Amino acid sequence: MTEGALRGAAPTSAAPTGAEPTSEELRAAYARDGYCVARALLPAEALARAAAEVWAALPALSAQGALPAGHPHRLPPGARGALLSAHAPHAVSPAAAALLESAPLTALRDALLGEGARWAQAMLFFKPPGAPGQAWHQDERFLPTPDRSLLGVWVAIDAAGEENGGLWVAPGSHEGPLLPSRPCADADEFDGTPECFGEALDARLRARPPLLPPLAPGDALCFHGALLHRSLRNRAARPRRALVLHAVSAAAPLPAQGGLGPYARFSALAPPPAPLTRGAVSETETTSGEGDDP
Ligand SMILES: O=C(O)CCC(=O)C(=O)O
Repeated sequence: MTEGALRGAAPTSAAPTGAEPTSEELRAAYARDGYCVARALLPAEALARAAAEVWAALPALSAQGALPAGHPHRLPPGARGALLSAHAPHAVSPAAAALLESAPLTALRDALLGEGARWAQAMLFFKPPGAPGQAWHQDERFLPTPDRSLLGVWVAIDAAGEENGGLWVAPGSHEGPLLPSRPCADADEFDGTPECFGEALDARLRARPPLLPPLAPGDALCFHGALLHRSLRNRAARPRRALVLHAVSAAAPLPAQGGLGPYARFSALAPPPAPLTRGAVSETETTSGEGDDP
């Protein structure tokens, strides 16, 4: 990796430090804490353009039957405001496709996972005002890998903080076995994404206090697939958009629910996401998880 490719990356902190860590420092923070923050990784304008392109494509995609008629996530006319996220944004947005292939993003992925790592999934969250969050969970439950290499890269399109439902992480919680999960019943705060529960969850949250790294547009929060993370409802009057990617190592087959499929899909605010029939995914499917990463 080019050291200069990761502009302004901060290894592990709740706020920007101005320091520029080396790729070695980033890797060390990721291994120790289960997450690290790369500041100003992607241009805010390109991210906003990607979000606008996906947004503009939604009514046509829905009308074209990108989702089967009657599917609970099919958008009724004029219902874009009720949309939590769109899957495979690169399928409808040239700006999103260009970002996925851009050097800083690729360099960051390869710094953390090694040469030959691949993107397994991409989503664009709109999370408008009032939209619910997702309770404590581990993404390896949804996109399992045999070598526990799953990496989430969460790139802020809007500034993300506590008020508008930014991402919380539990430092160090990626160590140990995956935790049990169950359907989430707290519909006041969260969508239907299954939540971790039990004494082991409480112990990991007690071990090191959870924190929310405030992110500016273009900042990337990288987190291990076994790291406990959550988001709360957006209580602000502004959206909390994010481009969220998942990658796996060269050694791992793409998870059964992964792959950069050819069409966009949607996660509506309610009801919770249901499994969809996938389009052409050429990679071998070897493992199965609890469903799609929402
Ligand atoms: O962006 C969010 O609110 C939640 C994202 C998340 O938990 C994930 O991508 O695994």
